Amino acid sequence: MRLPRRAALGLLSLLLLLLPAPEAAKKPTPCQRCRLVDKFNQGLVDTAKKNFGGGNTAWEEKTLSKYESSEIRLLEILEGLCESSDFECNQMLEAQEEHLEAWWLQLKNEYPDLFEWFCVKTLKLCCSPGTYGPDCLACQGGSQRPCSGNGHCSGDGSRQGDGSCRCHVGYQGPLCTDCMDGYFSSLRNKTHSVCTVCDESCKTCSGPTNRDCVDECAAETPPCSAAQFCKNANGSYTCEECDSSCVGCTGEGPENCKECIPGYAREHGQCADVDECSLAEKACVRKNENCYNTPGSYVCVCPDGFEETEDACVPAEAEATEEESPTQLPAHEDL
Ligand SMILES: [Ca+2]
Repeated sequence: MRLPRRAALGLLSLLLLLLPAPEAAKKPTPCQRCRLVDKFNQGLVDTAKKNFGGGNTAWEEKTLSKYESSEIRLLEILEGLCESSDFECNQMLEAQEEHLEAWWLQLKNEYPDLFEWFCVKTLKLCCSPGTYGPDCLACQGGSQRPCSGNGHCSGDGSRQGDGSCRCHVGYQGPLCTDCMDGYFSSLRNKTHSVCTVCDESCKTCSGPTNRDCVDECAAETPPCSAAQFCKNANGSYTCEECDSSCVGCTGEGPENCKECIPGYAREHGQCADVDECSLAEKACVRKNENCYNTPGSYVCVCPDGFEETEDACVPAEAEATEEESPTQLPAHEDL
């Protein structure tokens, strides 16, 4: 049976060379190519009852047991392994036929799982399910239930990938155990996590109906910063800045401050600038000085014709200022 296949292969190679390049992009991965073992297993099933007449005479028993592990049966299985047009399959079979033969004749009792022995252990083209990469390491979440059963493990069963999880819709997190926005956790225990979709009017929810929408603004941990307030909207919310006179607020404007910033005090229910200059206790205490109120503060200034000293505004001495000015000017120019 080797010769006809080889001839077919030669013809196929020639045909493949004539095919346009994009076809090459769809090339199966090495592990996928190894999946001809699936056909082999099918062949085992298909030939299981062959040569068995239905009776159970001693002759038939003997013939059957002989056929069961015979080279004839192997050849019959190998014949049906690849479509004649499947170049990849035929190429692989050509190269690995001896391995399959060795397994059939000597190893199948010790290693009953052909995929495991052939593709994983011998050719190292695949990994066992739930493992990935060159060394067949366990996927995130373990090889038994990668990604908690809620996602696909990168490279699962192949010698490729990084074992990380690509979660199914509705799930997130490294192990796909968390629910995405718009989904709520309807079941969660040590091994299983189930996320169910919210009513479409909710952004987030605690149950399946529109009465289960979560008011984000009422959450235990408010979603906005300390200098913002939360505005609930239908199925959503926004964070808006507090008034500039507030230290924290519950809503818009100076009337919703939690506390006032320094220099402001609550007046008629809202934070307003304190006029320090009109307080009973004088803000500017030096003799002769004027007080000017400013938003959030005040300034103390000597009137025109007065100059500052440590504890008072004193009438300026005309001579002294005239003497000082000329000596100071050159010094400034030097700068
Ligand atoms: Ca003020």
